[in-house]
Amino acid sequence: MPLPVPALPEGVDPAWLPPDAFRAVGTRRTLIRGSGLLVDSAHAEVAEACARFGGRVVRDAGPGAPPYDLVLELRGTDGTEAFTYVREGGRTTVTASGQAGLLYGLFHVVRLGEDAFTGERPQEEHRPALALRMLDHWDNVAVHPVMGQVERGYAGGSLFWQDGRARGDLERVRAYGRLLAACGINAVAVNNVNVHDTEAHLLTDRIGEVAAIAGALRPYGIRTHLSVSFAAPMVLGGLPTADPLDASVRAWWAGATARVYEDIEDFGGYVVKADSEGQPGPFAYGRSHADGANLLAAALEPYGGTVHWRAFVYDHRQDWRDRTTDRARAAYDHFVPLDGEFASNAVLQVKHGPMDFQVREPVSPLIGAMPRTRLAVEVQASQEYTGQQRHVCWLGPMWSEVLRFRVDGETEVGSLARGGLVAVSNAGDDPFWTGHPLAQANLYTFGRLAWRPDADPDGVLDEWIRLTFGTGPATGLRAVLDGSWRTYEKYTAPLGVGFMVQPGHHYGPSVDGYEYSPWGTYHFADRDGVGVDRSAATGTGFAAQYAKPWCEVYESPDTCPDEQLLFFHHVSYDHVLHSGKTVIQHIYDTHFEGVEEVEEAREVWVSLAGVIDPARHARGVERYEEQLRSAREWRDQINSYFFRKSGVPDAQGRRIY
Ligand code: GCW
Repeated sequence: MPLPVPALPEGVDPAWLPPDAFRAVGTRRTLIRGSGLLVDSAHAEVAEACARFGGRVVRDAGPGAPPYDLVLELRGTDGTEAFTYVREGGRTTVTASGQAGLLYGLFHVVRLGEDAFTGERPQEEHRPALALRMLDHWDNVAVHPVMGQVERGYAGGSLFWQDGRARGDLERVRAYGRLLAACGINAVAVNNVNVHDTEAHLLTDRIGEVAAIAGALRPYGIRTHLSVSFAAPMVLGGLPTADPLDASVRAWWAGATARVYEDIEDFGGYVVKADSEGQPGPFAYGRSHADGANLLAAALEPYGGTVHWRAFVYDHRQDWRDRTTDRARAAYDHFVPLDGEFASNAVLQVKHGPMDFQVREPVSPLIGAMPRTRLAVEVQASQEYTGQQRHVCWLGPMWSEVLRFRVDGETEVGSLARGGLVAVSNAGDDPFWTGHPLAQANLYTFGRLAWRPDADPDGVLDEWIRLTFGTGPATGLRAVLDGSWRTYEKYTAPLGVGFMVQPGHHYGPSVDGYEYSPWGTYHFADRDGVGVDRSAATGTGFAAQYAKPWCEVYESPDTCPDEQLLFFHHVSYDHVLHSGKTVIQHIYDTHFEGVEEVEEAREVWVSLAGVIDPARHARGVERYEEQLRSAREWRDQINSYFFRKSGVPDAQGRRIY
């Protein structure tokens, strides 16, 4: 008997899989052919839907069976994720040659709803563009004194860890896996990339806890990955060194990895943050990051595992007086010389921008610059710098812009992410999974864009709204979500400048919060102007890291797109943008507009009372209060700061403090 569909604990939001989403399937007659764990999951889904809505499901019926509306048929065991979908002669048929494909095919039918059972439709092939669609959880096992249970987590505690160990009841983890499968995600790293003392042990004596989590995620086609410490041979193995070229170190990793696979046969591999923000790494031994990554790749290779090696390597102890060091350059400078040196099962995981998940950054120039290296692109669903799930900020358009960016004028980022697309997860044990109920849209959109990086994000948004809320409130929800990223950009840091946040927790404005810090995140505002000169001619040379046409486009303020201007150039306040406005007037205008847009969105949300679930609505109301308060604070601090620096009054004479 297949395991039943995981039951949600009392009060937990069903997200994009409410019972109603299964109505069309649940009222039909379905035949399922094939066997295996994931086919069982598909069967359980259909069986539950039928029990609720009166349909029927039969498994493996022979010839002469009664007619079916839906046939889900597994025709092989090759482990692939593709499926075909066809609607002919009044019957909908999904076929797959791998179990995961069958499950994805079922969720495709669920997404289509009644449309899956009307009309005719020629055969379609569906296959994920990216083989790896992964969430990194920055979850700590032990509550960290500064970062708490989940680093940069804004959705309560961890789904996996509680009271210093893996949760005993993993029903909610199963439910999480189910949600992830329904939007196409197939891999999860279960612990923070900053690996602290307790968490280091997950690799060895505590691997059983990871195995339990892996067991809960497996029925939905999700492989488990683990963040490990590069110093593990010393910290856990008692060796005097972690030098990647040392034979005893290599043997230690080989042995530890063999034991991991004894417990977790389908283990995905390791995630490593090395020589970054205090984490140990190969630099201590005078070795390169390729040496470091290849050490772990070699240990994983016999089992088909992968190491995800993060490219987030920069000097976080720089002197703000030093104008020659530019943090934006760091990933490219460190890694491009190593192109071709990484093992084939080593993936270099690159943040989508050169800095750190700001509301606006150019695409990292590293993407496209390492043709002989498998790259994964990392985005951040958790919204560390984009409102921390208190503000509505749907990131679909931003991610889509990144994925469709043509690095050399032709090749899209989405096609270069051969190692996959990764998001820092925004989910936790919050009843709504994501703090703000509308932040679920980010998680869902991420999964769908990882499946198809060139998908239209608005279409994905509509899909999410329809599944989650039905059709009733669709117009209002689209209105509040659609432009929310640009709205957030308007009332926060302008024109690509970034980091005007409160130090430490990164919520709310502090224009000079990072200006004299060691983190390499400056805006250089003075009485005449603002921005960072990253041109090759007079600045840090960062612009020259891009291929043509971008190195030329970004090099000059005349051609640099307005929204990136202050990322690439230091300009005077009266510099005229392509929009025709001066920089200072743009700052004032966007900050007033941004707050007005939040006020409008809040009105729309409030008006949806009675149309959407009361608990969701109430949480949203509470969050909108805070978003509005915070947006006003941003507006007033930013406008006042630049008015005081520049002395230029607002052309419209609005109130600036
Ligand atoms: O954005 C920064 C965060 C850190 C995080 C780091 C990283 C996990 O402020 O909290 O550490 O990025 O990506 O490694």
